[in-house]
Amino acid sequence: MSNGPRMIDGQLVARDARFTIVAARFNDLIVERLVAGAIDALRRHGAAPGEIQVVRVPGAFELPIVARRLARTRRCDAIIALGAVIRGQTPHFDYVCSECAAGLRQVGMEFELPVSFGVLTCDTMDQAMDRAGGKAGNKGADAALAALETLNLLRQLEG
Ligand code: INI
Repeated sequence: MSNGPRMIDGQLVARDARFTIVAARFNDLIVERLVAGAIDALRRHGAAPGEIQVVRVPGAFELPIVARRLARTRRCDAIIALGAVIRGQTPHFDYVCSECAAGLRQVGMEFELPVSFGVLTCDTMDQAMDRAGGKAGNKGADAALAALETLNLLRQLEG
């Protein structure tokens, strides 16, 4: 028997869990790659196709309210929010990013549900492409795995 500390962490195993990907249609060239990355990551970790649903919203600003409805109706065990906000020439970018991030965090806290933040916030389209399956990986896949790990961790910590 080990005298070391008891380590608790969430496994990357998608078993008995329903996932909802909420994806913005704005910048869909990028977001569809994030969606594909998220689905691929979940499937590779054992999620059945029928346990994954994809819900589309107009833009990143609308992600929180739809995530909240999904959370409230308990139709899923984890939510993966995906979008791409790309800086323009006005402060619009800052409002969309901050409201989106704060809103998603609030949904997770209110319903104690993993809500992962797979929303790219980039200065340029090139930066977004790099993070949507390009040289910086696929942040949709990363967000899916973060949701999965958090879900399994919360399940371990239940009761
Ligand atoms: N929505 C995005 O998801 N990405 C963006 O880059 C973006 N820009 O640049 O404007 C964006 N705007 C739309 C916003 O999310 C809302 O849909 C809109 O303001 C209506 O509420």
